[in-house]
Amino acid sequence: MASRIFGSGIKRREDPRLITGQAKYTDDLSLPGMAHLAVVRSPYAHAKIKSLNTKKAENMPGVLGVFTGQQMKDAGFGGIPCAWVVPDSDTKTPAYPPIAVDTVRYVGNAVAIVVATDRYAARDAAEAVVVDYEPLGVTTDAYKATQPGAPQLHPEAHNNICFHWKVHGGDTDAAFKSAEVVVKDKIINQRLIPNAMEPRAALAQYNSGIGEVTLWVTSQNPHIARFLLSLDTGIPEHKIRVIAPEVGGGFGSKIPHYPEDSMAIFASKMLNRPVKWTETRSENYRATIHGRDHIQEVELCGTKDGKITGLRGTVWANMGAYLSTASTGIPTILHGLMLSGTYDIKNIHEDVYGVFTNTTPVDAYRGAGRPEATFIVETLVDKFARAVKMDPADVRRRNFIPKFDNGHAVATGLIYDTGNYEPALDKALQIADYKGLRKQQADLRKQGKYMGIGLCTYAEICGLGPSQVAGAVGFGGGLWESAIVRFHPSGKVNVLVGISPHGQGEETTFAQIIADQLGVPVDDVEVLHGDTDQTPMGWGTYGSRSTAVGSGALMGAVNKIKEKGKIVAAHLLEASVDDMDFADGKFFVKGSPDKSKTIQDIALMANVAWNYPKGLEPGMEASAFFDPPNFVYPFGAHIAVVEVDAETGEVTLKRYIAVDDCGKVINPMIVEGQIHGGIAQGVGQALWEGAAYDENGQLLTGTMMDYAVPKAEYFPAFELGMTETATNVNPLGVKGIGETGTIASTPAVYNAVMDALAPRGVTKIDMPLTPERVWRAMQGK
Ligand code: MCN
Repeated sequence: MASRIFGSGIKRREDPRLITGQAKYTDDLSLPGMAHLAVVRSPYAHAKIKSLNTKKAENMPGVLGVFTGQQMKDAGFGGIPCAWVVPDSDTKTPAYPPIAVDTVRYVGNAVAIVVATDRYAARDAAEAVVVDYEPLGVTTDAYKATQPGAPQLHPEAHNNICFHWKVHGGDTDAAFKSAEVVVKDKIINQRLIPNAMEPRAALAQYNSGIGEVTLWVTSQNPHIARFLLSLDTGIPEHKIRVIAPEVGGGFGSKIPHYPEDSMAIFASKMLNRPVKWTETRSENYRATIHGRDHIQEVELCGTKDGKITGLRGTVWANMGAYLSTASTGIPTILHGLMLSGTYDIKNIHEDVYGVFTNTTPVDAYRGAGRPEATFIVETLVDKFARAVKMDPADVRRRNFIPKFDNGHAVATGLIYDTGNYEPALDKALQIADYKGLRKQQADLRKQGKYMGIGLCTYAEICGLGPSQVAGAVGFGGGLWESAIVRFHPSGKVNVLVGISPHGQGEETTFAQIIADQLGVPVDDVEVLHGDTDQTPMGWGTYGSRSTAVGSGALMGAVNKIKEKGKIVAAHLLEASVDDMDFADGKFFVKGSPDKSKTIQDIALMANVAWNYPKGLEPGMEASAFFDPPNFVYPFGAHIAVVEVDAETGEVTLKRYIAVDDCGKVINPMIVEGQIHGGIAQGVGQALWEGAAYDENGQLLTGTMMDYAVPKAEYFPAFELGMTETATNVNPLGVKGIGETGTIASTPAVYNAVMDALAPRGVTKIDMPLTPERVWRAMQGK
């Protein structure tokens, strides 16, 4: 057999166009007669709109129209739907109008839109819209907002509580009552602001002649966008075409259906011309969703000899001012159910309160819920190790779920697919030379130097499906995928998929799967995605699901192609179909490999159908759907080595070791790239990033000058290793890898800093671990 393309680190075929400026993003598109939209945004975090005067703006040069929330409402735009309402949580879903009608609830909330012949005229006129506000009380902190007397955002959400959800397994009260050791923490998992390279954009072209709209939009999931737009705009789903052209990163922030998408459609409809909106970077900070923002009171208990017996806590999850698309599922299903981590913890309980505040809506940001869970487990495990005087590696080993290859039920109710945690930890310790590091640490301590070693062993839930579970947990869509494999007469192949990658590289890895399975050159395969009129239905790229779920659909189509190919080949070779076999791109008679036809021969004959089996449909094209029987649960062990400057408190990341297991690897280079990016984002949360609001709800970190996005120079070369534990929930045994680095690295780095500062008696610092915070902690301030 030829050497396999599956598993080889071929270069990403997406990159030449991306790095030579030839990729077309939404903002690159221009249509005849296109107008530009600018949004007038509230400078107040909470206020009544007393009056709104658009006269001056309307008369400015180039202005084609100024519109308000009321006008949008009158035109039948129903508002932004929340697409994930978790059952048994009494969730309140207040109206979320794309443009505020009478009240603004966060800085950046839209109050009007201006459309003009060019973007500068639109922005100038937006500044001329006069809004008279009556300021209201402001609340930004998820805990304080629930307390009596806090300003109220929505009448239906008493004490600003959006939902109360619980996860419960075993008997936590009994476990804590009988525990020998209890460790506790109050964790602020701070708010983060996604910084995709490309800000959001939307270009709408409404055709009143046929009542159809095309929306080019920065979306991770164009089919979901189409579905939600149909609910919001009232335009039937089959009359909406959503195209996600090149999308310059999303990290979760381009999952939601956003107000601006509807505004562009509305304006295009009103003015009967194409309308484009492109976000500025400062709008991105205020108007694109934020991530994380939990206050977590948590505790873990166990025995003196290091066995963990229980974990419980209460979480206040900040939802922001309105419920964004997937918002309520993140602090609940994707967070609470993952509190067992890699450990066999029999008793788990958590109460989660979703809370409305006068802040930008919060939704999925890389890891989405799982970093918040992993941080709890992994930092408490370190505290526990310290309390029972065990090495953090040994405590982890003592509590790991033993190897399993056909499902393991954890206390939260999930059934992990496959896992083998100890080898990943062993490998990470070996790459790090853990013993050597501990010795080096002891030597440095004698010299007054603060070196720290931090561990994190994680398991995460991803590969989001199956759809039945999606329905059961209140997700408003399905979670299956579909694919079409289409052979052209020349033997070249187009693969059309429902997933919508935006940086992850499936144009390469999916081509590898097809080339591997069908024996065609990888350069003969082109993967198409991101256009609801051209690609089959799919539920999008997020939750590291594209490969685990999408590859199942590819395999379904591949098998149909092979079956059909055998029939055509048998006919041409005058053999029985039962005698046909397929390998390395050839159909051949079993036992007579020279009696064969290439898959390209068969593709030609199926397409021209000159000499063809009676009754067989012509064409060489197959479509398949795949709904996995379970999620996938990748895992791994990460180790961070840091040095803390005794004088300044500055933390330097000296080494970073990551051993991950995402099952069978399609493209090791792409997988490593995903791990690199993920680690950078997770370390960013530990050390530098954090959104800050003042008491008036003003975003203090509203620009890249104030919000510390990590830079490449802050990082050492990462030292990576893999173990391979195939999943049994999809045909290729692949798990997801897109978020593992982010999930694991925040606690690894945090634990390393706490380890470094242990001799100074420091046990806690809130993230991000900026020099000032670390220095203060070292001074006991
Ligand atoms: N892969 C592989 N072998 C595996 C698993 C994955 O070769 N066993 C490859 C895949 O085929 C794909 C890449 O690794 O090329 C990531 O695949 P997967 O884990 O399936 O994740 P998704 O494609 O579903 O991407 C989503 C994930 C998420 S949730 C966020 S957030 C994120 C991330 O991917 N956002 C990203 N990585 C990103 N990378 C870029 N450049 N930009 C973003 O916005």
